Amino acid sequence: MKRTLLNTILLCFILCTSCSNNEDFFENEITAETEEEEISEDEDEVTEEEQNEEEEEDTEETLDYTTVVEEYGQLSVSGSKIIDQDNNEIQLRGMSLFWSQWMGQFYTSGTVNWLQSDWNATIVRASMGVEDSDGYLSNPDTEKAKVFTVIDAAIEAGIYVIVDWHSHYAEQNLEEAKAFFAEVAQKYGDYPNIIYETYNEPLDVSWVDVLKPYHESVIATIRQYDSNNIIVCGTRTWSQRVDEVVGNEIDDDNVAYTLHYYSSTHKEELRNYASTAINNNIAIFVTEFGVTEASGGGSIDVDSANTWWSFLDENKISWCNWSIADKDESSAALTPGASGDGNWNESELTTSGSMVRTEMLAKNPTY
Ligand code: IDC
Repeated sequence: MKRTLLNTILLCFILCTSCSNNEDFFENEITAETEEEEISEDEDEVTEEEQNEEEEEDTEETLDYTTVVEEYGQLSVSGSKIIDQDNNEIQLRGMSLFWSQWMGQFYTSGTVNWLQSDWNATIVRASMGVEDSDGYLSNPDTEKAKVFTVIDAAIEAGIYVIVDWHSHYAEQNLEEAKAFFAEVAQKYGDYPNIIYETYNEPLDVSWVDVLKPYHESVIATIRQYDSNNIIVCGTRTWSQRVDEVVGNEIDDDNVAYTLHYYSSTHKEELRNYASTAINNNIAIFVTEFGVTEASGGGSIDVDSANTWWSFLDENKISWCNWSIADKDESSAALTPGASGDGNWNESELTTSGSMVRTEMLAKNPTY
């Protein structure tokens, strides 16, 4: 009996010891778990840091585009806006070259490269003279070659390029316009750089009866070879009446309409036409404007130029300034004798050239 009691006491002792060992064991386990949690929290922290680093790398990538065309890629029209390949609304700012037959010396890669690198231009416009003396109708190969040089240079420089049928009577030469744009679209339609401008400035002819059918005919030709690059269509009276397009839009997803202004002459009235169009979901492209009078000469109204620029920025309207020329007129950006290969120093820029370059440097992205 005594022995049994002793055994019981012994058994209790063993059990209690093992119990306390178990507690230790559990305690150790708990500690180990906590440590593990702490370790895994540390791991989480590392992961977050890594994530942040990755995000930073992403941001760097975003800023790391070497050209505007690499960043924006294929453009399209969405409502009243132009959007890029990531569906962001964009605004291009650049220079229009002068009539090709009269200022062919600026239809060079030197000019295009300089506009991209020294002016931050994201677009250039090749204004191919059509009817007037020695234009495309009399010298098709010569004028076309100048335009192709500018397109090639724009593709190489990674900027957008407007191919402008610089005419005031285009409806009189529809077949020639179709043949020209067919050739451009066949040759370059696969490049996102290209924007077609089918008719610089119609005179006082009907949108519905003359201009819309003209554009539709040229567009049908372009679309045989290029299904998606933007086409900009001139409107009545020197491309001012974008409001008349409302209710009579062209049936194509990637069409914008041309508004031209010269800020010393045109003010509120033209902005009202633009607002009417915009409020009706019509996309506007200012393929040409001047900070001078409509003659291309005369005074510069700085306040009016700035009012226009604010309006264009508010509505994200892309623009090209008239013009890269060294002619003795106030809208010419260069002083007489400026080189056809760029490298212009600031003393070779006119008041207009200098204002427009400053505006581009302030607002365009730098690549
Ligand atoms: C002007 C030139 C001028 C030239 C004239 C010929 O600046 O030197 O003598 O063409 O017609 C436009 C036209 C554009 C004009 C410009 C200035 O698209 O060709 O250039 N302008 O008058 N529309 C409104 C103004």
